Amino acid sequence: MLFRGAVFDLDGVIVCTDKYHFLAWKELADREGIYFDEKINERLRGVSRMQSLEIILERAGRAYTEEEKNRMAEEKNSRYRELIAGITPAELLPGVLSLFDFLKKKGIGIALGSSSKNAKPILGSLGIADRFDAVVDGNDIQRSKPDPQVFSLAAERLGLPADECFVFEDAEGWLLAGKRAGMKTAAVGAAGGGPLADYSLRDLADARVYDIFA
Ligand code: B16
Ligand code: MG
Repeated sequence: MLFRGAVFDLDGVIVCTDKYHFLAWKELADREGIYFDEKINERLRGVSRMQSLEIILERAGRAYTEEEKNRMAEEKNSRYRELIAGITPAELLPGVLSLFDFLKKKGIGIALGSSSKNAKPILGSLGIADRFDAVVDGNDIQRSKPDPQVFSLAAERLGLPADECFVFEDAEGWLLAGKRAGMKTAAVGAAGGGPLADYSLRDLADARVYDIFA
C-alpha cells in the first residue's frame, strides 16, 4: 500500500507539551485543594481541555458550577499560554525534521491532527508551521478523540482518501480515532504497541518509520 498522507498528533509526537499542561493544571488543583499527580495527568493525554478538567474534578470535594468550570479552564489556559510562550525549536522531539524532509521529498502530504486549541502558536514557536499542508486542531472539531473527526478532517484537507493516510499518535486509546477514520496507525512513544497499532515506534527517529513510506 502506498500512503500519500501522514497525519501527526502534536503533544507526545512532535513536542512534549504534557509537562506544561501538568504544571498549569497542578497550580489550579493545588489552589482548589484537589489531589492531582502525574499519574492522573497521564489520563489527560489527547483529552480536550474541558474533559481534562472533568477528570481532575473527579477528586474534588464538592460540585462545581458550569460557570466555575469555565473560569477554571480559562485560568488554566492563560497559565498554559504563559508556559508555552517559551517553547523553542530545541523542544522538537527526535526525528521530526528529518522525517518531514523525507516526506516532502516523496510528495507525501503532512497534516496535523491535534485536540489542542493552542496548536498553531506551538507550531509557530517550534518553527515548523510552514511544514504542514493541512492543520486540524481543537478549534476545528466538535467531537473529541476517539471520534475520528480530527483525523478525517485532516485527510479531507489533504485532499486524500482516509485509507491513503497514516496516523501518528501517542495516546494508545486515541489510535482508535485513527482506526475509526479508516487509517493505518503508528503508536509513538508512550502509546506502546497495543492491538490498535499497525506500527509501534519509539519516536519519529525510529528507523522503522521509513518502512511505512518505502
Ligand atoms: P488545549 P494533542 C492535547 O494535545 C493534550 O495532549 C491534552 O493534554 C490537552 O488537554 C489537549 O491537547 C487540549 O489542549 O487546552 O491546548 O486546547 O495530543 O491532541 O496534540
Ligand atoms: Mg498526543
